[in-house]
Amino acid sequence: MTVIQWFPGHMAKALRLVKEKLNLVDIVLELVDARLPESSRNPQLEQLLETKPHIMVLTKKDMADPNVTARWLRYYESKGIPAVAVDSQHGQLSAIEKKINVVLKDKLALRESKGIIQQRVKVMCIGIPNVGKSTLLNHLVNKNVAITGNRPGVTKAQQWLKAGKLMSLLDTPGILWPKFEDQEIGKRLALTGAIKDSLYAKDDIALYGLEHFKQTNPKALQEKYKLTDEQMQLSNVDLLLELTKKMGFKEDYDRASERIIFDIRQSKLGRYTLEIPQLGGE
Ligand SMILES: Nc1nc2c(ncn2[C@@H]2O[C@H](COP(=O)(O)OP(=O)(O)O)[C@@H](O)[C@H]2O)c(=O)[nH]1
Ligand SMILES: [Mg+2]
Repeated sequence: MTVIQWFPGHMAKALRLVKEKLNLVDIVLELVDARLPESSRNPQLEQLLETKPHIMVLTKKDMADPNVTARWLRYYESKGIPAVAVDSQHGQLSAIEKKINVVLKDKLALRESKGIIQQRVKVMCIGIPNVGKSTLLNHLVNKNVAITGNRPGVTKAQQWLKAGKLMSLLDTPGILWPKFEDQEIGKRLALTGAIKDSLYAKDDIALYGLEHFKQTNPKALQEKYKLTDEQMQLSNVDLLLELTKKMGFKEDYDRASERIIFDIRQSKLGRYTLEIPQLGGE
């Protein structure tokens, strides 16, 4: 995965780059991970986007619990933020185009009334590392990467890529840092691989994962690791010790933790979403 250390200087620079590029586009696609939509948002982006039309794109929907994803979409729409869920690996151009048509309805109608129908909507993707920006971009622009022209940006010439009939996409997505606000958010980001592995204790994250599946999908946990009903009653720590033995790692809890984290990241315990929308907002 992309390894980025977010020192304050880096953060300021990333923010500045995004700000500069914002001026070049009509609309922003804010990418978040459908398994942890709020935790994978950048804490400053919402403020930055106050005056810019934007769409929340919940990526990796194929890995998230579909019912919870539907709730998240309703939640954002209820807050006035248009939202769509995608599997970036499979493009989903039309779903995004549909949303853009709704959000920019007035602007597009105005252009049409002025006879400007050829002009494409300029779009930029923004998100934290590993959320699926490059993957989505590649799929949206398809195989025949067509460069529609160079436009001078503030720092360097920007390349625009044609995506479908409607969009011109900035070739480089905006990268921002995730929320580091509290332990819980950090654990969600770590479990899904959004922050680099050396930033947390593996056993903490594995225990967090075990607890999540115990609460939300104990059957998947039991089946994956062939656990008895008695083992399912163990505390998380005792369960981790038991799993370490079962996996043949003797007392190497770190290795067992790594394996558990890997399994969860690879959806080996099925689809999951680590956070649900706050009820009041629904
Ligand atoms: N299952 C699934 N995997 C995805 C999706 N989008 C991205 N990925 C994977 O997530 C990882 C990070 O994606 P990448 O596009 O490099 O993220 P970026 O850092 O935001 O550019 C890669 O291993 C992708 O294959 C998605 O919608 N579904
Ligand atoms: Mg990338």
